[in-house]
Amino acid sequence: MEKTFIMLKPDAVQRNLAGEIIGRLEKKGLKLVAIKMLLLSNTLAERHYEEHLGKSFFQNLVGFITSGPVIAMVWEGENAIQVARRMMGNTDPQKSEPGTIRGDYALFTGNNIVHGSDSSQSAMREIEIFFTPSEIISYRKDLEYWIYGDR
Ligand code: IDP
Ligand code: MG
Repeated sequence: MEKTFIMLKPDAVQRNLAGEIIGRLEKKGLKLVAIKMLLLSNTLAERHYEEHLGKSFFQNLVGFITSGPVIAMVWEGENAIQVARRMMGNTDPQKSEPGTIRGDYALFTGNNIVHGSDSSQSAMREIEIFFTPSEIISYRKDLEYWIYGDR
């Protein structure tokens, strides 16, 4: 089953949007399999965002993501990476569709409240940065027996 790394950025926590965002993912039918609140060190933030090293916004990005607590999560489900990305909306919240998380709750690219993995490769890389295997919980929900049977 596909797993994706989702992180609520400091603005989501500051603006009391954590429950709202978690609720949307939960109600969609994605399954929460790991969660923790943490303050990112510069080293961890730079590792997480290493693909953006050298870009004009990199320092701001690292400064912002380390400015307060974040909520790191792993969500599981069929096609979870793409489903979560579509629910988040465009990186620039002024372009995200209404009905998406960023489209409904954010206005600035630098403060777009949520991170989500963009590919299976980045999902694996990001999950490994934030969670040990034993922190990721494997469990079944009743509906899954109807969808997938007994396997
Ligand atoms: P994503 O979060 O939608 O995957 P990325 O291109 O991976 O977008 O960029 C990572 C984060 O860096 C974005 O969520 C956003 O907060 C920030 N960012 C991206 N592009 C810009 C920019 O042009 N100006 C300021 N911040 C940016
Ligand atoms: Mg990205």
